[in-house]
Amino acid sequence: MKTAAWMFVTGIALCTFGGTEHAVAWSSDWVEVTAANGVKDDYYPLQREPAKCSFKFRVMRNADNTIGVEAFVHDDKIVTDDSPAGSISCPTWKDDCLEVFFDGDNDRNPNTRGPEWNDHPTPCNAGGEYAIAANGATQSDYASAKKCFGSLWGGFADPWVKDGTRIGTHYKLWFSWACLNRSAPPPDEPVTIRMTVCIHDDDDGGKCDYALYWKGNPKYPFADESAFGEFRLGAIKSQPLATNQLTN
Ligand SMILES: [Ca+2]
Ligand SMILES: [Ca+2]
Ligand SMILES: [Ca+2]
Ligand SMILES: [Ca+2]
Repeated sequence: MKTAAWMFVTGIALCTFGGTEHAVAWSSDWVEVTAANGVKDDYYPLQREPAKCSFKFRVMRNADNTIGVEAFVHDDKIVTDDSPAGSISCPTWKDDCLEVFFDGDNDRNPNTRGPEWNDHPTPCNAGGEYAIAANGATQSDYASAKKCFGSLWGGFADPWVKDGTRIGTHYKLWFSWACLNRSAPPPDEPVTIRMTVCIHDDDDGGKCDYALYWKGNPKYPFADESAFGEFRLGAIKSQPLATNQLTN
């Protein structure tokens, strides 16, 4: 496990690990998710204009054999009233946030949450939900590795600025394989992971107003792994592609 070093710039926590950012060994293409091609969580009745709430993300395999997820989220109003900055166990789902879900054991569990959501309750013991709000607060309370931001996973939320105006949030996260409750695969072999990514949008305080998933069951997208998507992560080559730098 690498040690984490932290620095604070204008109130936003940036993280480096072992003094350097994770070097990217393999990256997927960027995936664009809008109201037109994504999955809206039916629980939230509002609809959003794509220009005001959409995102793109990519999934990476880092040279140190961790998983990387980077996302740019369009959001014209940033609200984090329920997520105290610095918290690692707060209701991020009530605020502007990015959520990453893993089906760590690839068993397509239709309900990782319990009888509250449907009649097939099986607790999530391999993966689950890892979320970060737009102010860097996190929660992994519904994951197999709970409250472990800063040790088993890490990253940051940073303002996404264009022409001097904030147009959303840039997220960059890394995850150890322990977050999926599985051993790290051999670095020279490709590996398939089942997962999905979503954003929550709160523009007026209080609870979230809208949630948009890459892949999911619109009824319980956070609990039904059977509707997740898949990424085939490439092998780690001897020469990493690039350092995982900030990009717009
Ligand atoms: Ca599973
Ligand atoms: Ca918002
Ligand atoms: Ca809120
Ligand atoms: Ca709200």
